[in-house]
Amino acid sequence: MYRYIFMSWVLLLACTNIPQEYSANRDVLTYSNTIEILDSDTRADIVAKAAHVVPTDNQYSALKNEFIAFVHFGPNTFTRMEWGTGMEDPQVFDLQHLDTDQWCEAMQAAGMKMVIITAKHHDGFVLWQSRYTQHGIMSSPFKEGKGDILKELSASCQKYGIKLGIYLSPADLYQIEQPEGLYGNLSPYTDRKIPRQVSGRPFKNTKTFTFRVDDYNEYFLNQLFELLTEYGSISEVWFDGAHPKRKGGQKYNYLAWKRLIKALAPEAVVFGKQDIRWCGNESGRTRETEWNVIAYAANPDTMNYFQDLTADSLGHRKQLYQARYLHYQPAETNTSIREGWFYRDEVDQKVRNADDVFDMYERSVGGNSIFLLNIPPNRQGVFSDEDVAVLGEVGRRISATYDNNLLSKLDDGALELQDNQVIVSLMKPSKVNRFVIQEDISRRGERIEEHALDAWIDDQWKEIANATNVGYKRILRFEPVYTDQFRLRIIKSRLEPSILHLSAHYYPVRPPLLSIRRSSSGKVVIEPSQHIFGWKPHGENAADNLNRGYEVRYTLDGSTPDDNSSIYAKPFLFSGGMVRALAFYDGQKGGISKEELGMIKSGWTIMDAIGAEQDHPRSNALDEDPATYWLGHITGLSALTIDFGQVMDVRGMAYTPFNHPTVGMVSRGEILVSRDRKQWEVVDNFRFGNIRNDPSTRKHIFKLPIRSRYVRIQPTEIEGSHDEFSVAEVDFYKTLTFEE
Ligand code: FUL
Repeated sequence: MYRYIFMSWVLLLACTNIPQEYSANRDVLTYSNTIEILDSDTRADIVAKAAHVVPTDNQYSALKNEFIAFVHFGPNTFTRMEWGTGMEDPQVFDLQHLDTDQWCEAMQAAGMKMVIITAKHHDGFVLWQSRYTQHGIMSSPFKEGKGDILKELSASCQKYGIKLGIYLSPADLYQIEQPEGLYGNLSPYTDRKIPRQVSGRPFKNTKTFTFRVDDYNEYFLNQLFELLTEYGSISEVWFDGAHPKRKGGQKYNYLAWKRLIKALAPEAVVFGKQDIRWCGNESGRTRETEWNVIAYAANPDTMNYFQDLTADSLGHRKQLYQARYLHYQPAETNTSIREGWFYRDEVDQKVRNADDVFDMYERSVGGNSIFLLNIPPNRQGVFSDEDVAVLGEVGRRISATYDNNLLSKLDDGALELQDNQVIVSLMKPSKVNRFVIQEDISRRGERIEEHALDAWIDDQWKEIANATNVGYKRILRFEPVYTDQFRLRIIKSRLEPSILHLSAHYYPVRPPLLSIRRSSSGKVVIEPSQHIFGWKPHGENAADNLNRGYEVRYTLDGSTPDDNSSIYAKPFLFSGGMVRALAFYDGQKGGISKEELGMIKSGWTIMDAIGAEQDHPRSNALDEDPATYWLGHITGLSALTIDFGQVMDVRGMAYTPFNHPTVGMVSRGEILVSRDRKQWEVVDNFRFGNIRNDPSTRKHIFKLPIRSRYVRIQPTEIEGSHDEFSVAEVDFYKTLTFEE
């Protein structure tokens, strides 16, 4: 832990932003990773304490990694599921070829510094030669049961200079489902020696530990021991909070796990516990203001459970005033390059393009968090070509933009604030649209609460960007300006901030990344995606689109659009199918976006009696507006029965939930059809794993196409312990339509 005595009293006098009532119960504050709040602390004391909360050395290294990789690999790669069941036959993991060098080469090209692999996902299948289970790689066809994916990855990591992290799922469906399973088996807590010796498989590391734990925690500790001692240095241990299922009131002895990790992997940070936290979503969304000094209700150092840290605001003053402890804990912005965490296929599974990934990189790394991007290997044991190309392109853009600082070399002390501002010059007048600011967080904590950037244009200062906090790093993005001087103004801060780094950059303006959707009038709208800076969505207003200086071209036949494809001028009607589009701007070709649109819903009727659902009626599920939803009840009349108006051939369906913590989401359901609207026959069923953490639109392709006029969706399971569930939108996909 970083400890550093500092005379805050001196600082206090120097800074104009300190509230008057700062009482200084103490006149010396200690820099620390966690600071307790006392009943006697005034609000000003609390703010001053927040300005003294600093990362540990390990957390600071984790932040400096900036861009890291996640690898989800396992039986789900072969079964095409998001969540397994734990009942999979290990034979399904039919891996014939593995090239972890290829993974590391692609990660290196992207500039990623670490990879975290799902050594064990929720299904309980292990990717290494564990002594403590047969449910894994040792029972699979891969290298006739002799393979070890962790070993291969660890060797590749060393070769390419990439750090290694492990994801070990506390949830373990195999240990839940099998009769002799250890999870929730109500075994007594007794003293257990870790590691448990297994004859013929001695450990080179001779350390031993004794913990008072039950069977499942012992199993988990033994596996941690293997992973932390036999695969080189481990830099992160990732504990997922998600649980497809629980059993027997199983508790996790996190404090024992932590003791083991600190002893065996002293350089590792722990995700999901006190070192690193989840950003709160899996879609790459970032908060406008991501504070890493977080308000805690109890001491995080001695907590066995961790509080939910998914709210929009975690470390603003209003939260700090309620805290018992202030603790430094950076967020990881985690998402997948492909739709879903595991590889499914090359055709239906969308891959994020380089514009999208680069944008997320700038928002997450440049928004005081770590960017954790998942690249799922395919069934040939390699990253797919499309993913590799995106990683390479993103890496090229990051270094072309950020390795090139346009500011003049700064003298020592040049970053000291005078009257809360600092002026820096460029080597020569240049075009700039990115400005990077870093605070000296490891020594002085995160303090800036509001700041603005001015450029010297036409003999005067002009404000070109402003934002809230800075912390580890803030990347300001703005319309290109031509200038030779910038002025950074600190408008509000928690004690006087210390600037570690400033730099100016130029990123060539790219054609907008496009989103494709069906509007409420049933027309196809192609518009800039909201995430990308500079280009704004225009809705159905086509005229607006035409005046923006870029050109959109699209295809409806599944082919790749190019400069000969149809020009998008305004929203159009389309009966359903694949839409692919891209934009051209200033001689550049944008990334391709694709969306498979469902059938047009006008003419459909809902057949169920619509009773007590006035606020959230079933019709909301078909109104093309994901902001409105049907609120169903699992025990009530919960089905959605649709009359298409004519017999349709339907290939699949999609479900979009409404994301609200108090309302459930459908995780399983059945599809029924009828000829006469009286007798209903179940023809298919679906399962949407991980829907709460990833509440995006989920598609389900029917095992056999359905031919019917009447179709019913019957939810059979709601995730969590909710009775009510939301359906923001339901779509159906067709192959052909004909008259009855
Ligand atoms: C979630 C899990 O349930 C997903 O399957 C995935 O591993 C993701 C990173 O975390 O909570």
